Amino acid sequence: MARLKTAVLISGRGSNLQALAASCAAPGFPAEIALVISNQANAAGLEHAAKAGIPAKVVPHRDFKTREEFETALDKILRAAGIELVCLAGFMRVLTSHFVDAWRGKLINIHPSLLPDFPGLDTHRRALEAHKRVAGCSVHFVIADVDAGPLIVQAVVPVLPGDDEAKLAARVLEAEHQAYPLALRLIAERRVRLAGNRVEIDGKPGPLRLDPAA
Ligand code: DQB
Ligand code: GRF
Repeated sequence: MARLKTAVLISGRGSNLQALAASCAAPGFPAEIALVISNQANAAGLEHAAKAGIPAKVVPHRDFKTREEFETALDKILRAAGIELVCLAGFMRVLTSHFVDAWRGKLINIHPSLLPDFPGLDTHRRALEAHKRVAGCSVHFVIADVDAGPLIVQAVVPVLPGDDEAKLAARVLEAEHQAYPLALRLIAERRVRLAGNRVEIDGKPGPLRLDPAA
């Protein structure tokens, strides 16, 4: 079977890009990273792309008068490259419904909380303040409502005594690097179906939950 042609959109560090690229490099993995796009010229993730030999483009949002023009440029590049799935990985621009609807079911994101808990920013600080005993990450289809799309995979980690934001963030980030490649694999293997605002995996209600305690 042909591998799913995947693009990864980044704005910064790119550790999730690295995890996705490492999985895709394994023999038999059903997806390939065909393209990386960054809206930031200085994103560290661009260096990973270069080292891994993945084609990368910088599309600075500031070069465009409107969000729509920026997104039209992204859309053109993605379609010209024959991209079938777009993975947001630390991509920090909110996308309009125009782009999101055009890529419906083909656009996913990873968020560092167990959604619907803690959409938005400062997820780890808020999880600590709420005295949560578990934290984690969520891979979801992107809809216009930010961080509200149908959930595909969630990975759970414990919140441990003595955790601060940095310690919890590092534990969640490790879980992200498991969850995102798993979600990519499931989609590439055509095992994920969007049924309205829910996801089915192998015909069963999602999300798939990676929970070491379960
Ligand atoms: C993000 C979600 C939100 C932000 C960044 C990344 C954010 O609020 N940034 C500050 C405002 C920047 C700006 O002016 O654009 N996570 N688009 C839609 N839905 C989503 C998720 C992400 C990025 C774009 C979504 C998204 O769920 N419509 C990734
Ligand atoms: C991750 O925590 C991801 O969940 C969030 O942004 C961060 C990106 O990190 N959306 P990286 O650039 O993949 O290292």
